[in-house]
Amino acid sequence: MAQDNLAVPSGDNKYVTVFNDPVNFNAKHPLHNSWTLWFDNPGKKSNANNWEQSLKELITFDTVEDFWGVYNNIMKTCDLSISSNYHLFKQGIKPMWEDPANKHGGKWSIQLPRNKTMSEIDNIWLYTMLACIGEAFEHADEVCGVVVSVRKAFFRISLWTRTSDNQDVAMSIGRTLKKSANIDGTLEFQSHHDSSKSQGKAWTV
Ligand code: MGP
Repeated sequence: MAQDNLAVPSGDNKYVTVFNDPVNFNAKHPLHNSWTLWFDNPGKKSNANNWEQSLKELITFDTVEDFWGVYNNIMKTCDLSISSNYHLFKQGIKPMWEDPANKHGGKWSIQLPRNKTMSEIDNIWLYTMLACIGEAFEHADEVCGVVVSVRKAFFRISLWTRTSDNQDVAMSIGRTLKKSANIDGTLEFQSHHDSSKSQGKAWTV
């Protein structure tokens, strides 16, 4: 039923909030960026040439409420099968080294042993995602996305950056991630160029 006092947002403002309709509002809080959730479980036959085929784009959201709608309706990390990965990346960036936004970048990562309680792992992943969508980083434009990987002996959390040559910027991101996600342990930074060749670590935090 049409209501005369129902506020319709105009122009660029596509969100009805309590500020323009205190009675009938259906508040949605826009995020600074749109984010896309991807899933993959490449299996044993995967290699760098066919790996992309197993990537599945699940959903894109751009509000706080839609983030929770997604989070509350997908499997928790702990319940995923071995070899699975969730990737949460800014819309338009594919979660692979070859994407133009990633190809000069790197990643902060930590392997969390399976002896941590499952809810601890789920919380670290949740707070890692919240730090990203909430733009908690001083150099937020440097952040491309985050990944959680389920492996036989551990879970790995990674944050992918756009560049990998500025130590101050990378360290700032690493420190913020560690604090925001309450990570107890050492995060290691490696450029994607080095990871694809299984070479050494650059920085730790
Ligand atoms: P991984 O899952 O990032 O490493 O990459 P992990 O967990 O150490 O390895 P796993 O064997 O325990 O799963 C595993 C493999 O996937 C890599 O060696 C590549 O063959 C392929 N791969 C992973 N990523 C992120 C990419 C990518 O961005 N591009 C391409 N081409 N291949 C990738």
